[in-house]
This record gives sequence, C-alpha cells and structure tokens, in this order.
Amino acid sequence: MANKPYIYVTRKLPESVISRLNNFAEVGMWNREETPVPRNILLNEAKKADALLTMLSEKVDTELFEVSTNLKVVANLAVGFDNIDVEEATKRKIVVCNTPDVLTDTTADLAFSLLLMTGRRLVEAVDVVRNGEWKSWSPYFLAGSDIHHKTLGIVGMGSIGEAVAKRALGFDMQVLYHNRNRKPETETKLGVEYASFNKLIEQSDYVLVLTPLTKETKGMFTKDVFKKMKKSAFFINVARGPIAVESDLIWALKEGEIAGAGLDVFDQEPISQDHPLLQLDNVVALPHIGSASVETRTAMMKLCCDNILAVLNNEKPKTPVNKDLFQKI
Ligand code: 8YV
Repeated sequence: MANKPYIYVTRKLPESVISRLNNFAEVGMWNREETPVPRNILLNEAKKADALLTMLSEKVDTELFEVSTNLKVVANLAVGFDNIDVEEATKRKIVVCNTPDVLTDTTADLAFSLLLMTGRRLVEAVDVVRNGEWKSWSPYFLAGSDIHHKTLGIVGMGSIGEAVAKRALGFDMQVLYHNRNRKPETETKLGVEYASFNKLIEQSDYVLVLTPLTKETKGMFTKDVFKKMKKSAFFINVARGPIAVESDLIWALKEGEIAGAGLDVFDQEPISQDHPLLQLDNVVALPHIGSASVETRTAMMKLCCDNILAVLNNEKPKTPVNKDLFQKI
C-alpha cells in the first residue's frame, strides 16, 4: 500500500469515471463541483501527488512545481493549457496532457450555434417572446444578418477550425482562414481559402477566433483590428477572452465599428452581471460552454484518466502536450 501512487483531482468528478484510478492509486479529490480548489489546498496536495487532474481554473506554475517533488504528470481537463507553464514542466520532465479530438465536434457545434445566435439575433428574439413584448409585426422586426452566402473568417485552423468550416460550408458560406502555418491539404480537402490576417479581417462577415492563448495571440484584437473589420461584421470568440483587448472590443461594439459579438469566453470568468459587455444589446454571451455536452465532458474525463494511468505505468500517454519528453525516452 505504502508504494501506491497518489493522484489528486482538483474538482468533484463522477465516481463512475474516476473509479478506475482507485484500482491503481490512492485518489484524493476536491469535493466541490462548482468551486475551484483553494490555492493553499492545491499546493498542499501537490506536495505528495504523483499525478494531478486539473481544470482550467488551476494555475500550474513554478511555485507548484517547486513543492511537488513526486509529480510526474498533469492531465488538464481541456484542450487549452494556458493555465500551465509547460516549458517549466518540460524542464522538470513532468508530462502535461490535454484533451484534444474528443471535444472537437462539440466545440464546433457550439461555435457555429453562437454564430447563428449572434447573426440572427436569436437571444433578443427569445427574450421578446418570453417577456410578452411580441405585440405586432413590422418589416424589419428582429431582422438579423444572413449566414448563408456570407464569408466566415477563421483565425486558428486546427481540428476545431476544420470542423466549424465543414458546418459553414453546409450553410453555403465562403470560408477564409488564417493560421501560423498554411494548410494546403485542408484547403484542398474542404475548399477553404488561406488569407493574411488583414485580408481575413477586412473581408469576413463573421470573424471566429479559435487560436490558443499564447504570448503571440494575447491582445491580437485591438481597436485598430476592429476598425479594419466591416461595420456589419460580427466577432465570435470561443477560444480565450484575452485574445481580444476587452476594452477595445467594448469600444468597437459601442461605436458601431462592428455589428456585434458572440462570446463564450472572457478576461475574467465568470463575468459579473454588471459587466459592461452585458449592458450591450449586440452581445450574445455564453458561460464558457464550448465543450459542455455530457458525452464530451465524460470523454474528456476518461482521457485524463487514460493519460494519468499511462504515465504512472511508464507508458506513452495518448495526448501529451510536451511530446518532446517522449522522443528522448
Ligand atoms: C474546457 C476549453 O474544457 O478545452 C478547452 O480549452 O476551454 C473548454 O473546453 C472547459 O472550460 C473545462 O475546463
């Protein structure tokens, strides 16, 4: 028993998914579903942990690595890992894993839904009916913007981008994309067109952000960028809030530099009810639910468990972020 590894899970996850870990290790778990683990408890648990199963809400940084002398793997319940200092983890030979692929279609569904909701003013429309404000008809009553035959610009063409492009092509949209590396196979396979960032910004009717949050993408959308967008265009962000300078986005929405925004992500989450973005009629806001279907969240949890068990058994995990660690083994 004494030699059993210790795994700490930073949120209350269903026993049915996590129980596999019990066969192999001692498992500790923060016992709240909705509240993140306090930092002092996390650090205390990390001291004895061989593995951590973390959420985006946990900062996994040098301070944590300093105290976790047994730590071998951090499995993050997300495809993004901007909460983790991967460089520092790699230096210490700690494997970092994420949950790509299993959430691709679910996140693409949400991204495209948000685009539809924003363009066609669906939230306003639902509110009008619910609030008893549907009193008459007029030619431009709740008239939104078309989706079909419009141009969608995808910033960040990974697997989620490709999945959104497929949905958009089904709606007869033209799809432009911008990515660090051009993807000729994707262009041929899907019929999407590569564009420089400026061309994409200037020509798109819907600009969808799907890039990870990195030093390069932080603050990518500024006043200058919003000014270059069409005044009739919509900004849709399902990636990370800080990719746009939030105050510049608010400015663009208020000044009519863009027509509206569909946002699943924010600088600080959760946002408060009195947040300036929520005072604007041309904003559709969602509470960061890109991957939130029961099937997908369960698959993400399972993948985290697979990854942890693989590393603790000295095997290559399914989805490591710092792949370099395995080339040397
Ligand atoms: C998270 C996300 O999984 O995967 C990501 O990067 O942003 C979401 O799908 C979710 O917020 C739970 O951490």
